[in-house]
Amino acid sequence: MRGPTPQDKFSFGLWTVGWQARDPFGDATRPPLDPVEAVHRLAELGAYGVTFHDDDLVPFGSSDGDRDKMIQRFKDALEQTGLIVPMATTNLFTHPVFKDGGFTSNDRAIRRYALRKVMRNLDLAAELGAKTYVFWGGREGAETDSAKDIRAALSRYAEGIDMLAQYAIDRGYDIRFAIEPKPNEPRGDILLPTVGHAIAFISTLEHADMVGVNPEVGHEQMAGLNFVHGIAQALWQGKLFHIDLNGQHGIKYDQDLVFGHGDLLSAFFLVDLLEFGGVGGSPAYDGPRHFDYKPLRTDDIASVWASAAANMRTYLLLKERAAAFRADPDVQAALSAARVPELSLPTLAAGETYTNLAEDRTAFEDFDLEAAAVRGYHFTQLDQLAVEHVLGARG
Ligand code: GLT
Ligand code: MN
Ligand code: MN
Repeated sequence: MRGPTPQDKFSFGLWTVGWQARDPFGDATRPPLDPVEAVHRLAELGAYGVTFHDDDLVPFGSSDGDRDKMIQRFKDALEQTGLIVPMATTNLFTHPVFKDGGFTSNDRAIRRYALRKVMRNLDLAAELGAKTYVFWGGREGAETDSAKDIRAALSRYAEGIDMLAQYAIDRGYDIRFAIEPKPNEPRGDILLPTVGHAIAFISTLEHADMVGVNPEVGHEQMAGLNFVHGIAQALWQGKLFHIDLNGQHGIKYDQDLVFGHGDLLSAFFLVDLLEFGGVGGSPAYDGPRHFDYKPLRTDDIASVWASAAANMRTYLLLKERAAAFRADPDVQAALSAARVPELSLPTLAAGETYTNLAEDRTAFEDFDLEAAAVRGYHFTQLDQLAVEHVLGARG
């Protein structure tokens, strides 16, 4: 199989390969990684983009002079490698000041500080050409129901996003916002816990058109939800602005495994949807294929790069399998037998009204209820074909 190229639009967060593997129970198992080295390594591996939180690039509390130097080194590395910055985001979760949130902290002064922190990094994101700005509100939540007025918190969340959208518009930035849902961790319960909650929230915003979602595989699966369905709805609503690919084994802590190293069948159907789910089998999504994973804590630094490559290789393998699945005549026949294409036919004929429907005896009075109830859909055969394609057992 061919290796990844920039046309595949694979991108990685600095915080992924750069994760030192500190967890709540143990210290770092890997040394710090220079962002400049990350840029060079990712480019060598075939990625096209690198993403960052403000604090990944410039450690929190650096002087303005040091900040300028670090940004310049990063820009030089981008220029040398041709890597781009498709997305950037803000760290509103590590510093203790954000322990009760950024936009939704009960402390108003902290909310104002959080907005300023975002504005500063938005300027940098725009300067580096980022087209998407992600908002992951990991600390926007609570552990106790008495301590947070959730309706007020949602109002402050909306106020923050509205103000920042206005800021981006007034500055002429060619940037869209993407909210990343997560049900819990680090807070006991996080606001906007799922794709559905986020999309509903976005509909209330002043600049709803420039705000979409950045769903992450593991985050929906932590909530026991079907990620492919969540992505399909985001696409249907025109809200899939960005995506975080990784792996997760069901309902437990956020694993951030390599893409495909969790629910492999779901990963297959996800790639099939993204790459071939558009009109006439074209891609349904053309944004960055962004990996937000954490190399295992047991991995040494050499394995970090192997795991970065594994994400892209798995994606491309699944893309190859999905293409074969779609091209297989047996699959075409199974899709018809399962009546999958029939769902695309509107239930009413063109121009038909409920009056016409009420007059249509074949729809009710003469409808052969028994025959329709008995008829099978052959879904298992179709699913087995997918499993066999994933296993490489068919063409
Ligand atoms: C953090 C989180 C991710 C988010 C990142 C963006 S940071 O690592 O676990 O899911 O995408 O803030
Ligand atoms: Mn993520
Ligand atoms: Mn995660």
